[in-house]
Amino acid sequence: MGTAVLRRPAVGRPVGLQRPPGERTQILWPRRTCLLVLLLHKLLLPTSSEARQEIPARLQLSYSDLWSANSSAVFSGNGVSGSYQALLLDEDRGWLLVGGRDHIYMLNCDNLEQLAHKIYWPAPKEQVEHCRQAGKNIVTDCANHIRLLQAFNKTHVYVCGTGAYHPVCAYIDLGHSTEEPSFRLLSHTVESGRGKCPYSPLEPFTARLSDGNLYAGTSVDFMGTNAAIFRTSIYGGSPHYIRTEAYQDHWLNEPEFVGSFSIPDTHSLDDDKIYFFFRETAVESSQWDKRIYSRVARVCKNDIGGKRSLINRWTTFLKARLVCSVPGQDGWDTHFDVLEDIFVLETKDPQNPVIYGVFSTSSSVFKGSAVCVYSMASIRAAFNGPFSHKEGPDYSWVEYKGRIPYPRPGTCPSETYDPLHKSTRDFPDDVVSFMRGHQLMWEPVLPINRRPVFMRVSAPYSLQKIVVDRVDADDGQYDVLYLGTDDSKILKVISIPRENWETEEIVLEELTVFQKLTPILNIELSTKRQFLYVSSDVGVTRLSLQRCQLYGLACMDCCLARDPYCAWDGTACSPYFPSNKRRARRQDVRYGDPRIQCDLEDGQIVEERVMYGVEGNSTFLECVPRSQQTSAKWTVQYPLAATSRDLLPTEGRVVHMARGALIQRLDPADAGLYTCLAQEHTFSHVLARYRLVVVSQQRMVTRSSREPGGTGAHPQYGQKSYKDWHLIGKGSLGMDEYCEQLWYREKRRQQKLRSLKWKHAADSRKARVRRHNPPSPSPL
Ligand SMILES: *[C@@H]1O[C@H](CO)[C@@H](O)[C@H](O)[C@H]1NC(C)=O
Ligand SMILES: *[C@@H]1O[C@H](CO)[C@@H](O)[C@H](O)[C@H]1NC(C)=O
Ligand SMILES: CC(=O)N[C@H]1CO[C@H](CO)[C@@H](O)[C@@H]1O
Repeated sequence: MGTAVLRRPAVGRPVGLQRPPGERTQILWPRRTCLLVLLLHKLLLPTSSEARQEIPARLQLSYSDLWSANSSAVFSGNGVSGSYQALLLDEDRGWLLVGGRDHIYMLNCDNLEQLAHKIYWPAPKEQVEHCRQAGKNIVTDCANHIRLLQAFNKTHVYVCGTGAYHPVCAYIDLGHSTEEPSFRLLSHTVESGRGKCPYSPLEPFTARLSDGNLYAGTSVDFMGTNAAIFRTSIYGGSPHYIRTEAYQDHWLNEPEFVGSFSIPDTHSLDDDKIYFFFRETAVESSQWDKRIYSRVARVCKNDIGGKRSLINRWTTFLKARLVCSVPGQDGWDTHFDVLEDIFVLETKDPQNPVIYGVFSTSSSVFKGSAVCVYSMASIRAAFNGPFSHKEGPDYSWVEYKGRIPYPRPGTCPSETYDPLHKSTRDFPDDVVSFMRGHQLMWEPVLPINRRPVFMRVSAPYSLQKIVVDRVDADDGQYDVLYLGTDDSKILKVISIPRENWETEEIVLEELTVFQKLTPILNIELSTKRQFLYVSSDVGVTRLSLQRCQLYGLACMDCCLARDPYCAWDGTACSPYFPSNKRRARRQDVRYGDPRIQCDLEDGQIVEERVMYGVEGNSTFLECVPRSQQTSAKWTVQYPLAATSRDLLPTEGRVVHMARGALIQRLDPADAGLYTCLAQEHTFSHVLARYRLVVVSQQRMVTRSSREPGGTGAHPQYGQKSYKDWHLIGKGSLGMDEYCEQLWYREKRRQQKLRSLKWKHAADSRKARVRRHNPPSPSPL
């Protein structure tokens, strides 16, 4: 199918080069695949300026970790519903409405487990039977899947469900009381959901209620082939609607809708527009290569349809390609063409929100996800630019260079601006006929900085959903991205601007929010409560935006975390609220440098531990970095070379492992002071210190009765630990298994040693007395 890589521009290729459709597969596939693999190699190999390594999340929490950290709460509906696709958050009254299969729930935002109210709204029995007879699955398809929940006014919510492949909509009455909401489905308001809600529970879909009209991107047939952007008045009465033309590829071509938003264009209400985001089969890519492109489209809210050939059809519908790609060498870009989700981040300027999109690739060879950011200015620029044009069926798409009729197609009618064009029905004939053929703009919309702000190309998951929180930190404002994956994870990511349009991506957290691995279906953000509500097929989870206490107990740990929600308050890593400027708060999101933020004398003293190893045997020095982004480095100082510290070699007898260093076949000369340093960004600090004492074989075997000399070793310890070492040399264990065992044994041994040391100190006087009568060795 589509490839992830192409040379821009792909449009406007001469039609003569196309092959007849029958020939394509055998001839083109192998070469294209090979070329693609070659290209991917070229693209994915780090180039000098752009060594984009995918850094793991700093904090990774499993479902049970989250649970035990008291950081999440789950609503599962006792498993009777499932498929929780629709969420509606009422921040003011503290309600979360959840739409699932045959059910609508009203939950308390602060206490998800406590079910406040529910509505059971199944599809009628005859419709379920119809659906089953049409060959659909009775359990998964032939139910009333709630797909839409939108606030209609202060007391009513508009709800739509698939109704077992017969969509229906109705109102829910919430009543006036916050404490005692009524939460009733008004059965007398149940009406057809055609053009408002899809037939299928799985069809991608979007709808937005605005001024009593429902704008929806959905199909209106059982098979899902007749898809359009609709506007339906839901004030009852007339079933009047406007739509895009059916079965005309240049309007919409197998679209899959992702999002829709009402965004004002100017201060004039006449200019208000609804923007749709979707993906579709690209008409402008070549005919034999069925490629998916992402789009942004818009219509005027005051479009009432046109005259003649555009009666009940949009007269202001325009669309442009939304590009999310990584610039490569020689103009070869890596494209993420498949829009998965869109988030509109509101700013102080209502006309200029920031648009965040999550994309994946359509290629079967190259899998990856990316997040791109767009400004409204760049979207408007595309709509104000040239149109695409196709002369006839045998031509390809080119830039339209002819005369553009007046008023410019896509302009909303405005009586104050032009009294001759009060409404879209007043548009002249040349505008109407131009609009029938020119929906597509020539220029694509490019992301800010012309590249994604976040990318995952080698991850085992794909990104599906996005929500963004704009957070004020001590050193500026950060957009925190919450990305939902197809395997129950939420990634919490920030992107920090660097020189030359580069950005630094930091995955602060990777959280598994459901026990079962399942795609994240929806996310709602409550900035007021500082919670995220995440839904999937199995439930709804409430997640705190921060878990500062888990970053560590020292100022240094808190600072290195670089989480804009957290700061060191003098005693702990705790939530940061920019308003509390009274207290000295330590935070450095941009650089994460504790040397400036923290008084490093505190909590920096790492206890030196004594380790005993037997000559010829191995010893394991444990050192576990707190974060996955930390690399550990070892230095060693030998007693004879008292001043110099050497880097511990990384080969030969020394094996560096994730949890520490293994020194094999100990030599008496290995004795010394070993220091493990954690390196994060440019900052390094001591994690562990060991004084390694090597006990000679000789001494072990003869169990010397003499007190050991200057090394400080004690035969008693040697004998105790001897048991631990017999494991070594058993070649049957794999290295990992071996180290694992070794590590646990070592941990226990250390504990034992520590208690022994105390005992030893207490008993030292007696021991000196019994010097000539050593205690009999304990059994092995
Ligand atoms: C967990 O959170 C709840 C409510 O937020 C609180 O009442 C409870 O004390 C917390 N438990 C622990 C162990 O922190
Ligand atoms: C909200 O809309 C419903 C349905 O049209 C209507 O019955 C109700 O009176 C409205 N409530 C308010 C407060 O406007
Ligand atoms: C692998 C290895 O060298 N193991 C030795 C550990 O020490 C005991 C006692 O000295 C030896 O018997 C093992 O062979």
